Order: sequence, then structure tokens, then C-alpha cells
Amino acid sequence: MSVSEKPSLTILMGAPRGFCAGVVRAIEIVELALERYGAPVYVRHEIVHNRYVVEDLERKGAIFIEELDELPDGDRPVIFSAHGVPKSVPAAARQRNLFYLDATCPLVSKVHMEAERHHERGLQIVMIGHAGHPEVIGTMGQLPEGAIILVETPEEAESFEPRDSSKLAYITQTTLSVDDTREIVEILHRRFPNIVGPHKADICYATTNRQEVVKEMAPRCDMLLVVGAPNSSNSQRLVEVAKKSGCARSMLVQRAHEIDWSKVGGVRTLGITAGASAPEVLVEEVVAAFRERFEVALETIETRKENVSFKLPRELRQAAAQ
Ligand code: 0CJ
Ligand code: F3S
Repeated sequence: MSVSEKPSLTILMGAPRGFCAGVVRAIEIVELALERYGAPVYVRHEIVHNRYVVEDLERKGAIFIEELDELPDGDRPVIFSAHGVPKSVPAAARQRNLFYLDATCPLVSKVHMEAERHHERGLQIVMIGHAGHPEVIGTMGQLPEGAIILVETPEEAESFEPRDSSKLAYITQTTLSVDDTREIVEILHRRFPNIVGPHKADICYATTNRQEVVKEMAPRCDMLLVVGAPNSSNSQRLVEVAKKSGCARSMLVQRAHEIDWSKVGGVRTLGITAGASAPEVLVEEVVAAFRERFEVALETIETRKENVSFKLPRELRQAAAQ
């Protein structure tokens, strides 16, 4: 097909998109551990929720497991994923004399510490989050059973009964929808005026900024693609936000070959962004697939600059410097 025969398409690229500081740090921890300690290095759970990242690290010598009991005895290091782990996990690792590195995002660890503080003050804690997600399992697992009640929806926020309504605090998962969470927090404040909570919510800067740009782009788009995995909470939230902000044809895509071209008919303006665990190379792959079929004009929609980075664990700082 000659260039002139291709239909024209404007692609709006969201910025910021893709990797956040916690993901960069988590992947670097696995790569530096492989350099410093040699292969194999074990990783408990997908280091971040992205198959491409996981398979790339597997090629370099990482072995992914779900639970520590899959780990053979020996001196191989094990790394905990960015999502955090219940206290029982490092405890079990110490019991077995395992050498572990913790790639929990510092912004998740901050929520763990908040939970501990509330608990020490005798407050029962409401956690706003999604049942079964590893971050929620990890955060709830910082405290004994019953110390944290999970609330997933406004209906649950309306109906749950605390132990003592004057001794309550709340915390949140870091990757929630900013707007849905605000609604739940408002219900909690109305029902329990004394409830103690973070200044806004515990939703992290990366989640907040990626949703902000989607809100800006969505009303202009006929279709919006979020590069990200189905098990990635923050990526899923971006699709929801896009739909709520006026782009009904919004969906996740993991790789370019997954694009359903039958759904692209009639699209003149396409939005592309990426979840915090999706590498930029996959965004480029998706753009390239559109360039093959369309005469593409790229436009960046940037709502904010990001300039966040996190320190590596002490054991790896020297390896990083070399
Ligand atoms: O939970 C986190 C600390 C976010 C990690 C980066 O994103 P991802 O997709 O691995 O995890 P979520 O499912 O939590 O968004
Ligand atoms: Fe951390 Fe937020 Fe990324 S909690 S891993 S900075 S999505």
C-alpha cells in the first residue's frame, strides 16, 4: 500500500505513562541481584504485573515462584515483588535462613507503616482495596487477622459494622481509581466523623498522574488503548477512567498482535497510554503496528512532569555504582 492510500490517524500519547519509580527499582533489584549473586535468582510473584518483563528476566536467569515453599534449600537469593508481602513471608524466609531482598515499592511500605501505627494506637483499620490482589494480601498481612477490614465498594462502606465506631482509621491500596476511592472515603467520613486517614488517600503519585492524563485525553479519543496486563490493577483502572471520561471504546492491550483491528474501524483519533508496569518498548510496538496501517500524526498530551526515584536496598547500592 502506498503512503497516500493509508487512512490518516491522529494518535494522542499520554504523558506521564508507563514505568513508575517503584517498578524501575523493582526490576533493577532483580537485574543487580543477578549480576551480583549470579543465576538463578528466585522472585516471589511476578516482580511487576507484566509478562514481557517477567520473560525478559527469566531469560537473564530469574526463576519466578508464587510461594517460598517452592524454593529449594540452598544459598540462592529470593526477591519479594513490588506489591509487598505479608509479614509471614520474611518471617518464613528468616526461619529457613534464606537470603532475601525486598523489592516492595517504598510507597507500599509506607502504607504498611501507617497500618502499624494505627494498630498501635488501638484503632481498627478499614482498608479500601480489591480482595485477592497481592498488595492487599501483603498490607492486610502486616497485622493480625481482624485488625484490618477490607472494603471494596461504596455499598460495603455503607454497611460494614466496626468494633468501635470512634476508634477507626483507613488506608488504601496504592493503585485505585482516585474518584471511586474519594466516594468511598466520603461515605466513611459521613458514617464515622472521627475516622483517621491519610491527607488524601494512599493512592500513589504514579497512579494519580496516569489517571489525570487519561481524563484529559479520553474526551478527544474515538478509541483509547492502555498498554498493560489484565492482572495489573493500575492499568485496569486506567481503562475504567477512560470509559468514565468519555471514551467508551477503551481497552487493555498487552502486545501489538492482540489488537483487534475489526474494532479500529472509523477511528480518527486514538489515545495510547501505559500502566505503571508496562515497558515503553511495548508502547512503541503498538504505535508501529498502527503506522503500518495508517498515516499517523503523533501528538503528546502531557499533564505533568515526573521526577521520582527510589533508593536501592543497601546490599545492591555498591553493585549499582560499579
Ligand atoms: O502494587 C504496586 C506497588 C504497583 C506495582 C506496579 O504495577 P503492577 O501492574 O505490577 O501492579 P498493580 O496490579 O498493583 O497495579
Ligand atoms: Fe509504587 Fe505506585 Fe509504582 S505504589 S510501584 S509507585 S504504581
